Amino acid sequence: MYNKFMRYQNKKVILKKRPDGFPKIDDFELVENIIDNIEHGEIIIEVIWLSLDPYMRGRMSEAKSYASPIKIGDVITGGAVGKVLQSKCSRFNAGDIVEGFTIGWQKFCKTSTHNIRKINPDIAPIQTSVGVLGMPGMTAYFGFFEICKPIPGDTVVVSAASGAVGQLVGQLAKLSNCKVIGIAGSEDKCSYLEKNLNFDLAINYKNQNVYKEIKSFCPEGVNIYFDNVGGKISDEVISNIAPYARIAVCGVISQYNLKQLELGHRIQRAVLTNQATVEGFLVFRFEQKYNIAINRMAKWLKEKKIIWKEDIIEGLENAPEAFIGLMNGKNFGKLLVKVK
Ligand code: NAP
Ligand code: FER
Repeated sequence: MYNKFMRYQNKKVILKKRPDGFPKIDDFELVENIIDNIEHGEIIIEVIWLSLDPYMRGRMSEAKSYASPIKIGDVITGGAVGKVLQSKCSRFNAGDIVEGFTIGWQKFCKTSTHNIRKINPDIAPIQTSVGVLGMPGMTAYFGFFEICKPIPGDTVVVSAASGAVGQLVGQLAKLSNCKVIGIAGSEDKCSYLEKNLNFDLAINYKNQNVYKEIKSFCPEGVNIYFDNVGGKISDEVISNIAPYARIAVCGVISQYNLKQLELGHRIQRAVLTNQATVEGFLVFRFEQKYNIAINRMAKWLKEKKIIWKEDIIEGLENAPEAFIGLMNGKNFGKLLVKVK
């Protein structure tokens, strides 16, 4: 089957220049190249799905984070799902479905197999391996259960509540017999949260006063805040915390595209007087336990105790526009690009 001289005409999206503030279309470029000469330990993947995630904005900047920045001219790296076309690694065979964090925005990917895992396509649609059964699902699961430490009856607030992580946090909170308030950026999103996901309250932060809505809904205060956004929304939630509140800082998307640091509210007094805990976390901390969470989440999916909303954009060439949309709240649910 394996033919050493097989060549693939690849299309890939590269970083043309570093975004200045919000990313723009001409920060990206679609280019072609040839992929061939597979080496020992490598595989060639035909990419089927791209996962577009907010952390990728950080990788487009120069600043060092948990992963090194994308270089100018390099393919935009990020999570993706695909099919193995050729393998020179004993752990993989042609035809296997795989997922990896560094596959990137391209049609074909030649890669070493360190960061590649095999997916069982019989459990759920394969794109869930970058969604509910992948990084965002793990973030919701471990962030909620291990950082927020829910107690039945707690009032939970989650921001970016209709997104990949937020929609799951809210459902896990309902499964844990908590009261759930979701914060999101449109009427459609809010109505979905209340009608389809049974949230107790949804607040549209674009036209409602977050502080007042929370205060009147739960005057006794918020026990858990799962923070996906930071900024002003979070100031208003944290001004409403209850004694011993737990605040999980998962993401600060409201800050990712700022050119200058934003001055904010001082939260220390609320944290002090309520003896609250504020804890930031990166999902990779829990990597050793992903399998436990994937099995649990897969069971809940099968039993329809958790449902799952995807926002699918067709075509590799539309990935830049889709990513810009993610930074502006255009996506409704987990954002995916269908490449093949
Ligand atoms: P997502 O929620 O599916 O998409 C991002 C959403 O953020 C947008 O749809 C938009 O929804 C909202 N948003 C954008 N700009 C905003 C602003 N200025 N203020 C308030 N909301 C804004 O994305 P996701 O993948 O689930 O990620 C959510 C958060 O979790 C991000 O901050 C991400 O970085 C973080 N995260 C962290 C980890 C970790 O390991 N710590 C792992 C995964 C994700 P609206 O219409 O509601 O504004
Ligand atoms: C994310 C936001 C930030 C994320 C990771 C980070 C995996 C890490 C940032 C850093 O190390 O600087 O959504 O998801």
